[in-house]
Amino acid sequence: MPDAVHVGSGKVRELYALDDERLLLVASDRISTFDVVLPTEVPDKGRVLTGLSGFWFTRTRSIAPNHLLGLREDGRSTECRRLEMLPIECVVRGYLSGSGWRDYSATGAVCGHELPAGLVESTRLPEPIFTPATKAQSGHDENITGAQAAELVGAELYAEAERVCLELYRFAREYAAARGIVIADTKFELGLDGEGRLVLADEALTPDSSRFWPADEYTPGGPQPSFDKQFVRDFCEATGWDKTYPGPELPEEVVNGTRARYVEAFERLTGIAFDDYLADPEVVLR
Ligand code: PZK
Repeated sequence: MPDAVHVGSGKVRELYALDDERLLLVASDRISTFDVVLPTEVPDKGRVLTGLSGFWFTRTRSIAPNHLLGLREDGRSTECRRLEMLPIECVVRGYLSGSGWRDYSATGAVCGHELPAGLVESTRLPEPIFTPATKAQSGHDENITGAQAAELVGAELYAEAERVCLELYRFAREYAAARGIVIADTKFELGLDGEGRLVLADEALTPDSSRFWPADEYTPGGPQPSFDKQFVRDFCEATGWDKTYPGPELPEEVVNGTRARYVEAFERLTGIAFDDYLADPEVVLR
């Protein structure tokens, strides 16, 4: 890519600068589990995530402006506006899982939200909660209280971020529930544009930035199967891998089953055939 300067790497994505105002976010087919990127790719995974983000950006524009400028023909590259990113991860939880469940089990609260006693793992919360986290340079994001997050970004911006993220999450979870997918929680990245407006960035409401659970298998009281990565997790557990680098190669049936789950999530949520997306990625933007 001669006209793009590489400016950042995520575990499974790359970021390039196109010019002073525009970035290119490229989603690879790499997959991580237990925080390790595996040596085997899942074909089209990056396209599914890119298409889903574009779909949600188009449908949430009345809730918040977003950074999307366009999708490239490859289906995995998003041209976007360059923003001043907020130094917090904006997490919304509708269900008690992951670090939210761990924190609640230890303290009865998540990021300063005191919750009723006796809740079980994966329970649906009475109301979704905004649970900000710091952006760790390496390793794990750390949950912080609203007060700590407000110190980092300012009280006014914090309140606006919370309001917008809760509204985005409520919209998406209702939309997904009607299509058989529980969005248990999700992480948003927000930035400020040149006019100081709060803008939704990064990827949004994808299985990599959220917990997707199959609604027909939802059973509170323990961990839930992942809509997308369960075959990968089950295979990795069965190998006896110690969850340190490097991870195991995935056999063909695990790759194919996992690809099918990503494509199924895309088709259920968008109502668009994935082949139609491959033929013209901008179908998700209409
Ligand atoms: C931005 N990241 C995360 C890191 C990736 C992604 N619109 C934007 N303006 C300015 N900065 C960012 C964005 C977006 N989106 C996103 N870091 C900065 C990230 C590494 C690789 F693909």
